[in-house]
Parts: sequence; C-alpha cells; structure tokens
Amino acid sequence: MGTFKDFDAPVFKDLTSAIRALAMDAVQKANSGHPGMPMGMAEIAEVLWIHHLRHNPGNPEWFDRDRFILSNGHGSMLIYALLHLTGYDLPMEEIKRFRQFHSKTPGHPEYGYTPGVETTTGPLGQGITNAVGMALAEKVLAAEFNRPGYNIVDHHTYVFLGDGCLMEGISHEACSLAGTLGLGKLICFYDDNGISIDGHVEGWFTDDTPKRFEAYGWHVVPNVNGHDPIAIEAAIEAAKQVNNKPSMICCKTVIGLGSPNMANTHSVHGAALGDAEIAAARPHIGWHHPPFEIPQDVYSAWDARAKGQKLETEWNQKFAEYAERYPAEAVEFNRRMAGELPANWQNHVDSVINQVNAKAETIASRKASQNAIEGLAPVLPELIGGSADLAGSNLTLWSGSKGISQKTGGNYVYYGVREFGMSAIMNGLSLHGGLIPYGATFLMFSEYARNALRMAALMKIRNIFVFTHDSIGLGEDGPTHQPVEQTATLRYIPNMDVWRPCDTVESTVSWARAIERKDGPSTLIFSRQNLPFQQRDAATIKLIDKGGYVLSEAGNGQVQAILIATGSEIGLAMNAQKALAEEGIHVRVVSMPCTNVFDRQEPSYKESVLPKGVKRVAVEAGVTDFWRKYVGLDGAVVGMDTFGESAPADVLFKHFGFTVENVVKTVKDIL
Ligand SMILES: Cc1ncc(C[n+]2csc(CCOP(=O)(O)OP(=O)(O)O)c2C)c(N)n1
Ligand SMILES: [Mg+2]
Repeated sequence: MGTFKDFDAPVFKDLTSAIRALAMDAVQKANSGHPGMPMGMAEIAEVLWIHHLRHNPGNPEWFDRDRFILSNGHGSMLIYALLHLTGYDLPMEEIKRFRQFHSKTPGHPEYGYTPGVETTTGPLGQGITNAVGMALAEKVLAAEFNRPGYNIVDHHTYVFLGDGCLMEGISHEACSLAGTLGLGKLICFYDDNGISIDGHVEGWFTDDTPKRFEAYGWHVVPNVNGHDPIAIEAAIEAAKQVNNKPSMICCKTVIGLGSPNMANTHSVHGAALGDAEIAAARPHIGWHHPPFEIPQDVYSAWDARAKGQKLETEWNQKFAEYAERYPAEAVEFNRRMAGELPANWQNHVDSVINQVNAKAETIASRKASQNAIEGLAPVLPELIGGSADLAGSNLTLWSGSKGISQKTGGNYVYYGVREFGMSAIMNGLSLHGGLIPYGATFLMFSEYARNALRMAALMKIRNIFVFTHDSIGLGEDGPTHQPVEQTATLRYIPNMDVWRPCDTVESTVSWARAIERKDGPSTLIFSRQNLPFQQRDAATIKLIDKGGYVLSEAGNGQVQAILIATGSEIGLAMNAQKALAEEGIHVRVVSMPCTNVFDRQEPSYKESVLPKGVKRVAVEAGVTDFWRKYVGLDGAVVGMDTFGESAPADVLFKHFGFTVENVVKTVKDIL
C-alpha cells in the first residue's frame, strides 16, 4: 500500500501526465474519441490503481481480483492507458490503433476484446449497475464459500462514473438497491466536473448528489479534490473502513485538466484537441516526450506485474490450504468459477423432463417454469433468481429460495420494481462468475429492461431473462400489460435465444437449454393461462432442442399445408388441424418454441420441417410481420397488429381471431 509520501515523488506527476498524454495522442491519431474524462480523472486513477487495486496484469482472470468498472465508458482511453501502463497484454501498437478495426482498443470498452475490461460500458448508467451485480456476487459467494480464517472470496468492486451515469434513471434503481443490500465492498468515484456534452450541467443537473446517496444509505465522502492525491487516498481509506454500506466518493474535477485553453469546457469531452492545443499542453503538464513514448522510469513505476503475481500467489497458497481443510467446497468452488455444470447435470435434466412428460399436466407455462426451476435448481447452487416485485405472478420462487438481505447471502434477489436495474445487475452477476442469474417480470416490461438484454447478447454472456403474461391471454389487465410486438422484437436482438414454449415439456427443455448456453443469453416467455399438454414420443421430445419440429404430422402423411405456432397458439393449431382433417384437408403442425435456434439448424433439417412448395400459416398472438420469413408471400399469418383490450382472455382470443374457425378459414384461403 502506498504512503502519503509517495505522492511527493517527482515521478507522481509523470504517472498522471503519461495518462493525459496517451489520451490526447491516441484520440488525436484516431481523430475521434474522448480525451476530457481521462485527463480529468488521471489523479484518481493513479491513486486507486497504484495504491489500492488488487489485480494481476499477468492473469486478468484471477478470480479474487478487485473488479474495476469504467461506467463513463466514453473515457475508454483511461482504462486502455491504465491496462497498458500496468503491464496487461495491451501493447503500445494497440494504443496507436485506438478505435480502429479489430483493435483491442475499440471506441468504448468492450467485454471480450481487451484483457482487463470486465464489462462493456458506453450506455451510461449500466456500468455502475453491472458493478452492483458484481459486488452482490462477491457478497453471495463469500457467504457461501468463506470459512473462518479462509476468506477466499474477498475483493472490492471499484467504479468510475460521471454526471451522465448519475442522470440516467437506472443509476437510481441500482444504487437504491445497493444501499438496501449494504454492499460494503462497492466503492464508486463520481467525476463531478460540472460538464456533460451540451455544456455546463447547471441547466439540467442540479441534484445534491451527496444527499441523494446518503438517502440511499450509502457512505458518502463529499467534496474531495479529485486532483489532490492525498485527499483521494484518505477518501479511499475511509471507504474501505465502511463495510456495511457502499461508498460514493464525490470528486471535484476539471474535465480535460492539462489542456491549457480547453480544460473545463465541453469541447474536451468528445473530440480531439488538435495538434496546436496538444503542443501547448505538453509543457503545461511537464511532459516532453513524443507521442506514444513513455520513459522507462514511468513504465517501472506503473508496472503492477510483480505485485499482482505476488497477490495471486498468496491467494493460491491460501486456497490450497482451504482445499485441504474443505476439499468438497474447493472442488465445488473450482467448478463454479469455471462455469461448468455439475457432472450429473445431463442425467438429471433427462430425468426431470421424463417426469414432467409422464405427469402430462395442463397448467400455465409460468407454472411449468416454476416446476422446472424446482426440478433443476437442487443440483445447481449457482442459480441465483429474482423478480422485479412479481414473484407471485412470475412464479420464480422455489422451495430452496433464500432471499438475500443486508446481513445474509442467499440465492434469491427481491429486486423491487426495477426491471432495467434488475437486468443489468443480472449481467453483473453473470460477468463476475460463479453464478447463473435468472430474473423475471411481465413480458410487457421487457421494454423497460431492453438495453440490458441487448448488452447481455452483445457481451455473449449466460443470463436467463424470464417473462410471463405473454399476450392478450393475460386478460383483464388490458392493453398496457398485453404484449403484441415484444416477442418478435426480442427475437431480433442478435445472439438472443427467445423461447416461447407451448406446454410443460417444452418449458422444461427451454430452461435446460438456457442454463446450458454459455455464449449468450436466453429469454424464456411464459403464459399466465393454462396450456394443454401435448403428447410426444421420446424422439420428438429430443427434437425440441432444434427450436422447431414437427409436433403433429398430417393425418395421411400427405401434407397439404403447414401450421406453424408457438406457445399458447399450439393448442389452437392442434384443434384446427383436427377440424381441417374432418373436411379432408391434411395439415402438419410445427411447434417453433425458439425461432433463433431453428434458424441455426442445417438446411436439410429445416427443409424436412418446412418443405419448399408447401404453403404455410403461422399462428401467434403477436405482430404478423415477423412470420413472413417462414410463411412467404403466398402464406398467411393469424396474428394481431393492434393493441389489445381489457377483457377476459377467452373474449379477447375470439375477438382478435384466435379461433379454430378463423385458422381453418385462413388455411382454406391460401390453398
Ligand atoms: C445511455 C446513453 N445516453 C447517451 C450517451 C451519449 N453520451 C456519451 S457521454 C455523454 C455525456 C456524459 O456526461 P458525463 O458523464 O458528465 O461525462 P464527461 O463529459 O464529464 O466526461 C453522453 C450524453 C451514452 N453514451 N449513453
Ligand atoms: Mg461530467
């Protein structure tokens, strides 16, 4: 740990000047980017990264590292400079290629592109929210795995954030919950520079931020001079002493400090300073080196590799002792951190599916979802559930659910009415490692959560978003609550797998596949109302994995048309198939619980399910356009392109044409 004296060393100024120079020069070379924030937060970064952050540049994956989140991600050059200077695998060549195609230094920090970047930030407000999830993960895992004398899970989550993050509504959702849960190892630095893109913020942001965070139950250090290392150091020390409250260190800073003519203006926020201003800045900050040249003594002072290796080695030794005393816990810990499912997983899943199939229940798919959790969760202690204040409607609790509180760990988060916050916190839980999150709300309110769903898909992380009350079938709550376009538009998010299962068996399979999917999130969509059980043989049950399959073949094998349906409309399609058969028209019913998975199948499989030349009608209680790619221009869609109404579900299904008569007529019309 540093002493206050360290800050007197002449090199201290050079350390911060190195950040300022790299930010100015890289942005200038790219002719785009954001130099202001890195220049304004250089001292805070220096004190935190050199004197406090426990990390190992040689192994960015070391489990017990502190997490560092740059929530004001537009200042990406700050984290790139820090990673480069402290010795991560981010050579100067990559700094020179800032914002260029396939570089490790993209415009905003992108998870998976750059060693040491813990999450993708850029959409303001989500970084701090991911960080709340990471700090929550640390708390939960510490409660589960630590033993007296063996705090093998023991790290901080540090966050840089700016005015923008604090203006975003999601920061309220996340920081309010973080206060309630008492996430003491979350330490945030507010870059209070009074500037955002449009200029000085007093016309649009005048909150008393310290009071706001005190009201959330945080430990607040107000009025820290963000350019005074001694003040920053004292604030961090104070924050570390408080372990039952998250900390907000409010740092007064000057955006673009070091630029003699542009500091403290919005012109330094997001544009290159220009050669002349950079030339003027160099003597101003006492930096006389050409662009992209760092003297060896500055590199040496920043280099965190030896210290990091030592920290990890000490932790490894502690873990080895832990493994001797608690062998079962150590094996479980290693499995969890590797993101592997338990060895008996596949057998367990198969037996749960077989039991569900044998029961042949006609129940709401949200109830089938709860039964699936009840069946699968006992072998999956990493499953961490929750709902945005709709546990009784979403049916997300199971008999082993244990609510997390300020004082205890557990496996269930009462997120409160915070859909966006919940979803971005879940991303943080997933990114941290060791946990598989699921969280729920009504499908309609996926709209509130949507950008976090997109971020999960972009980051390719495992996450399970559960949405119930999936159509007009929810009935009397009316059009504000009845999704119409949501299922379709969620399917359009690249790398998102959207499941809308039709009965208990498909519901259980969709849960299993979502849990197994390591390279992206899944959305599970369930009904409020009962859905009829469908009979399938073992081979057909296996085909659910393909996302779409022949659920019921045309009576005489001569397929005249194909009905494609999902979820609650499968029952309707099956009844229509019968009615058509009575009129001598033989149709196949294809169940398509996950169009995204179906689209990834081999062309020959897809052809076997939807042979060319056979006309098709899709049936889904949602927008019709989505289905055109499956039915073509000579097919038809039984769907709805208007909002719903407030009425009992059966009245609405009839009114909007989800009847056997209408499906039969639609098939006849296209033949
Ligand atoms: C959700 C979201 N909205 C808008 C933006 C565009 N944007 C990027 S930075 C910024 C202003 C942020 O102000 P502040 O956090 O104070 O950053 P500073 O200028 O102080 O670095 C805006 C509006 C964004 N990145 N994310
Ligand atoms: Mg600002």
